[in-house]
Amino acid sequence: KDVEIASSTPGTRPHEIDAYLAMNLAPPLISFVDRLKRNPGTSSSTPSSVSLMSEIKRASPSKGPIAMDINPAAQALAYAKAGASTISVLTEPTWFKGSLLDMRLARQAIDGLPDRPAILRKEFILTEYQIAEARLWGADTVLLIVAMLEQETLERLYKYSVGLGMEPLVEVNNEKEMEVAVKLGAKVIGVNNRNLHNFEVDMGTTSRLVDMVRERDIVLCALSGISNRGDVETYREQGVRAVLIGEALMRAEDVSQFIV
Ligand code: IGP
Repeated sequence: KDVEIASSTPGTRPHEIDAYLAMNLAPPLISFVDRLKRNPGTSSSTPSSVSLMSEIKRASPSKGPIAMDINPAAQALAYAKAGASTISVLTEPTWFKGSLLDMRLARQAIDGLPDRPAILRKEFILTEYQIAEARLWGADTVLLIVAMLEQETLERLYKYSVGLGMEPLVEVNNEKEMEVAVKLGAKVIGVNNRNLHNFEVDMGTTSRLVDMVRERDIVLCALSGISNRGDVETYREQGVRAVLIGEALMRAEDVSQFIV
């Protein structure tokens, strides 16, 4: 099925990537959506829990270096043990100092665990190639940012990703972009509280958009600026089902404080 979809998609992917997929060399994946919907943690989880998407983030354009010397394997294991549903790994090298190797090391570290977290490739995705590459390097899914993509490209990349078994995290920043994501059929939508133009963070950005997805089978995730347990509790009360936390987790001594 992968091969059929890959070869029917016009694009820029080199043929080698299709060949690797055809040879089933890509590692097995788990369903991002299913994993998100399962409660984080183990015995202490309740149905109202907020799913934790924990990020490996060495640096960022707004903060500069955050944790340049971390060990992605150790970090991934700590996230998994705390009960994270997803591990987001920045692979962007210039501003975030990430790499595909970081992502592979994170995946390898958690691979044998029962009910392991899903791996998300956090990157500015513009082509099918990057999605196939993500799959081959051990990602279970990718990020698609509505603001960065023409409608036609967004649709094409969304379909391609779903065709490879990876329901993507679709990122929006306002009501108009949320409409686009809902129309696209996205099942996981993240609202970025950080404005990508001026880096300002407004935690209310997510809160204001909750009503647009409340009656739908969509996992709504708050992205950026979450710094403590109270923030997660506030989102839970508003009906937000997942949170993605980077910087605060890189600096945290105890990851499990964010499990709510
Ligand atoms: C994490 P924070 O404030 O918890 O470190 O933010 C995450 O939301 C942020 O890394 C992010 C991002 C992105 C990074 C959201 N969307 C797009 C790169 C590209």
